[in-house]
Amino acid sequence: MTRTQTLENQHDLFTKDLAGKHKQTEVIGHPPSSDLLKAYDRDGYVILKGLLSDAVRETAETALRDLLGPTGRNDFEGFNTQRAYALLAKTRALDLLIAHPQILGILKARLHAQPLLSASLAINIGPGETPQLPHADDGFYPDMRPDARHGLSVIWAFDPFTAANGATRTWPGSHHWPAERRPGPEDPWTPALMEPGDALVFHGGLWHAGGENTTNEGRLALTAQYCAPWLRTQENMSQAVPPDIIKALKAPLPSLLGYQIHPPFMGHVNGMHPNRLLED
Ligand SMILES: O=C(O)CCC(=O)C(=O)O
Repeated sequence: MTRTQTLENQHDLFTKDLAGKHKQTEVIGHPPSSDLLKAYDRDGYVILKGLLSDAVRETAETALRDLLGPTGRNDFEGFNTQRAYALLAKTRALDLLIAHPQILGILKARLHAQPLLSASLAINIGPGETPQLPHADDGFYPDMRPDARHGLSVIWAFDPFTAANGATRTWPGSHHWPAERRPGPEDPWTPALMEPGDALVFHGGLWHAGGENTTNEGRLALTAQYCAPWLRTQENMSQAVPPDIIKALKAPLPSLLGYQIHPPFMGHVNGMHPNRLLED
């Protein structure tokens, strides 16, 4: 920057100054259809069918089963439910799902910003699990209602999701509810019935819960939760996934993991774009 250059607004500060070398990474996916977006806006969720090839799904499933941890420490994690966190530090078998072009397209259309990956975890709801507490994934953030665009979550099915084995319960349209409203007995839930390879994509304000499992088999899922880049992520991704692993990831995964700048300078490291940390 020369001394004579003037910065007219905060955005200029990014485009003319801080981002000299590393421009903002565009997260681009397949643009969703207007029918899909209409359903997402109305119900707060959509189910995308059969997004994965058999090979990708099987490799992802094997990796998830290998990584599953012990059962949960509280009612929310589920005393009969196994979880595994920090997945991108542990396997490359899920990269394609976390950055799936169809999901990126919906993120772009509905978050209107370069998203961050807030959390990615395996959830295997085991036999005997009780229904999870209904919640909205944006519930951590103030001013989340109604219709704030803080987050978007995805639940990928690796077993058939049935009403008996713990299919995610959704309260359609609940992302439009006012802040004080909670699901009550008068609010029926809908189970997200899915086949392996299907994905439930939902608004961060949608009330939902893991279901009860009355069968003798587990119900395996991968969930990936995304948030706007001005929010704190649930998993502290820059600690969870070390730079040596990030260096080997394909775009847009580093950006999803926090190697991005939200203009003008949110996310900088020592005054510079975090991508500089990945340079040799
Ligand atoms: O496993 C599910 O179906 C939902 C789990 C969930 O919403 C969560 O743990 O935040």
